[in-house]
Amino acid sequence: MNKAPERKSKTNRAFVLARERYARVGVNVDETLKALSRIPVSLHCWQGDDVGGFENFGGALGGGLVATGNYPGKARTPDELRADLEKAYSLIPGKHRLNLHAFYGEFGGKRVDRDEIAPEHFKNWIAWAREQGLGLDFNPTCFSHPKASDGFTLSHRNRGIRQFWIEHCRRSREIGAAVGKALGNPCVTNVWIPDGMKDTPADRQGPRARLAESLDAVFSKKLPPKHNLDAVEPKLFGIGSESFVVGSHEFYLGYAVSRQKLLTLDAGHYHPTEGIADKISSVLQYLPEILLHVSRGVRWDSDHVVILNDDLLAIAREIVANGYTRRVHIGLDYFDASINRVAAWTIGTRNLIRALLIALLEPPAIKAAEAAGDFTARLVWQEESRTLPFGAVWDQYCGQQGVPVGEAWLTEVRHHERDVLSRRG
Ligand code: RNT
Ligand code: ZN
Repeated sequence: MNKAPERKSKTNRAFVLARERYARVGVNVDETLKALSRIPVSLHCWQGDDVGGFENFGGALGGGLVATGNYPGKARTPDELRADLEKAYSLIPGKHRLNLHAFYGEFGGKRVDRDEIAPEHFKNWIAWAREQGLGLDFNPTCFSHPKASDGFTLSHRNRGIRQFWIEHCRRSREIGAAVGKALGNPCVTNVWIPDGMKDTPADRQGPRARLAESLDAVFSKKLPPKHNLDAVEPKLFGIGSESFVVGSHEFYLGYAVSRQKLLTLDAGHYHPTEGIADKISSVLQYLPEILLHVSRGVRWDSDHVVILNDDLLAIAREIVANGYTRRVHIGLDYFDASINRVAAWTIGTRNLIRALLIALLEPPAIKAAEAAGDFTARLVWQEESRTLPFGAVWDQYCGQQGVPVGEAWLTEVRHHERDVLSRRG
């Protein structure tokens, strides 16, 4: 039932009409689709196994991260995770990236602690990425570990524990650089730590001073930016760190600007009504590049599957309308264990790409009206453009890129579920 060859060649009638409609509002659809195909999205490996990782001593998920649900068939080995990722990539139009966490290394049954990881533990991932034509991004894993069990890592009051995590993060950067070198494009290595407190701290200053010092130690070795780019990720609160997070937004904004690191804006890391779209052009006044963790907060959770809502459209619009597609590295970050995990990746990534498409199809009249001071016309164009026929353009793009059109991809996920996932114990 795979309809790929047929899909590829057809130009559907709805698309022809849509292209004409867009031409009338000054948008060249063919150019738009070319531009869209050049924007990579970094899929987060951790949706595939509920942020479990492949260490041989790990333990439960920690650091305030919680994956709820028990949908059957989660990946238990690197090969299973890669098989699931291949299925997801085959349903997502365009060429993309994979975002790996350190505890997804392949340690050959040995106990390799976090301060011992090295590029060799990722050689299969690198070989696979090269074969699949994917870029790779990386993250130190500063959670789900006995030395993070009291909720502190790089800002810990104990020097030895700080040193352990500094070493882990240093090694992660080296792995990032090795990956970037091997694949010929920069790896973004993103540092997120869970450090914080459930209840009101007596000392907010000490942990922050220690964190700044630890980060400087982590970043003390210069690595070529063509291989590795460093990013730091703030958060407002987490489960178990409701009252205090050491690496808050202001902390990392100051850190990133003063050290010229990438700042990571995670859509789920702010107050419930606070979006990240408006932050993009603010922080890019002072930073050359940033990383996004596109996610969706729902009440206490910051990691629901990304849907095509106003927040997502606003993020995509800010990237595209400001010409930031090269300065904003786009990653995803969510984990839902209550639905098919391959579908979760596919839903979120297709939505992100769809939002970028809608942004690329924005009629120039919106900006022109604003430049002319005509806010009435701006609002008219903004609202009328919501119902322009982007759906037909999206279908055409999927067909062109050789991936299923519309909900047809679910059938392929069901087959994967029947043939692969359901055979896992
Ligand atoms: C946690 C951060 C972080 C993690 C991943 C697993 O709140 O968003 O990015 O989700 O590193
Ligand atoms: Zn994140």
